[in-house]
Amino acid sequence: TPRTSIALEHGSHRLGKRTDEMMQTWRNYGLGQFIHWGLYAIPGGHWEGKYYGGAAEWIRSWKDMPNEAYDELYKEFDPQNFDPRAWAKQAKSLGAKYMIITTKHHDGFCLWPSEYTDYDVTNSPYGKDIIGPLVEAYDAEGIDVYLYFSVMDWNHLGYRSKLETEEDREAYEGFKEFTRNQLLELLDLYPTTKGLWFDGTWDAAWKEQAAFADKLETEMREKIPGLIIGSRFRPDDYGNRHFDSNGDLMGDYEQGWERKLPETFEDTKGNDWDCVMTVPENQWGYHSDWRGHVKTSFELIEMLVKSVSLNGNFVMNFGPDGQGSIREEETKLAAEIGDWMDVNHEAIYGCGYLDWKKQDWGYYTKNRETGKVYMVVFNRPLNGALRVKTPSKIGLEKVYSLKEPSVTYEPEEVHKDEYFIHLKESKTSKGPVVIVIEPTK
Ligand code: FHN
Repeated sequence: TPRTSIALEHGSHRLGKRTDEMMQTWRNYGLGQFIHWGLYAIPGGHWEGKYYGGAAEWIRSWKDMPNEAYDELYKEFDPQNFDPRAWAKQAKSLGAKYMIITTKHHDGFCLWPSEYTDYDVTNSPYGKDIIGPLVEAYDAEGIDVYLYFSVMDWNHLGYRSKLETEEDREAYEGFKEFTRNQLLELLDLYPTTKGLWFDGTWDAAWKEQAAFADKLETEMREKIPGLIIGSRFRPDDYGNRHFDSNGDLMGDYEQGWERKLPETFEDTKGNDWDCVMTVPENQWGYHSDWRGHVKTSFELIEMLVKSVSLNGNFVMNFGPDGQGSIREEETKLAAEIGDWMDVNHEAIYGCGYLDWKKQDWGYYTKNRETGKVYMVVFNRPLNGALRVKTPSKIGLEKVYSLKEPSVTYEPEEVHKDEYFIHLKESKTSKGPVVIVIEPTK
């Protein structure tokens, strides 16, 4: 159907989804790991004995901490416990298929040796590249690496949040060139990068840069064919982000699900998307004193399964401390989730949305290739009977336990296209159980 549309030079590049192999790989990840690491890990949410209640990586913007003091922290950056191979192994046992690392957060400090600034690892006591060894370690574990990059940069003198004067515009031109140089530099240095994860693109100044960002995105894609870039990078001609002025998705997948999940498939508009999630309510970088609710592995597994059931990837955040150690709480969660993934990963990898009527016991996921259906049971009914309603003409050919495939089920037909599966799985099983359905073709 012809669409009424606003003419855009820098709107969405595509209607519909990317169907190439790289994007298919992205779609099938299911679970990812986010790592927020930078200078903010050193104060860890405290300055001169005072507690900072905001997100630890924002401490520089806190009135109690002078910017000058923050900007000197690089002189203390010497993470002696940083062991990229141990991080990668932990991510592997968690079951993560991809990892996103903060190459540069809003503070502007670069974890790679950048030719374009002195504010980088080489000028810290640590003195060497962080990103290269990380990429190598994760590549070796078969975990795809994505580079987080904040366009907003509190350290660069040309950075402006808005462009009010001629002087602002001139300064910002320099900043744009710097941003371009850094991005192309990252892709040259780390050519196995699978994609970029952008942030800090909400300021008015950046929202005026539709043409520049469009050209740069094309240049980046030319450097690494198949490169994946989400909806947070470029604005359209009218400064709209994520979706252009015609409502079409900008970039390869929607990046709007931060610390929240869609409720229904309709909420996702049928797009590809990821959800990035903190363990406490809102801490990305290391904060030594987590307050408020801290998610359990059970909650995180439910978010993971819900994401996959709605065609999204779920990305769990880690915030290593100033010495490069991953905190105990995160290590424990990673082990618990990893234990569940060991048994049940088949319900996650390569799986997505199934259009059967959702039931209160949990979530369906469906393997995109085999067509197998997984029932991930979070709320076990008191009578142990799981209701399944199938679309007409689809029957349940084979039903069995994922953990023990020899445990099979004879579904009880309640009505036409409606069944009960009477759970045999132990009530004490750790974490949600998974029942596999092979539907009739
Ligand atoms: O301000 C950042 C925040 O520190 C963190 O990096 C998250 C991750 O998605 N992104 C920004 C807020 O949207």
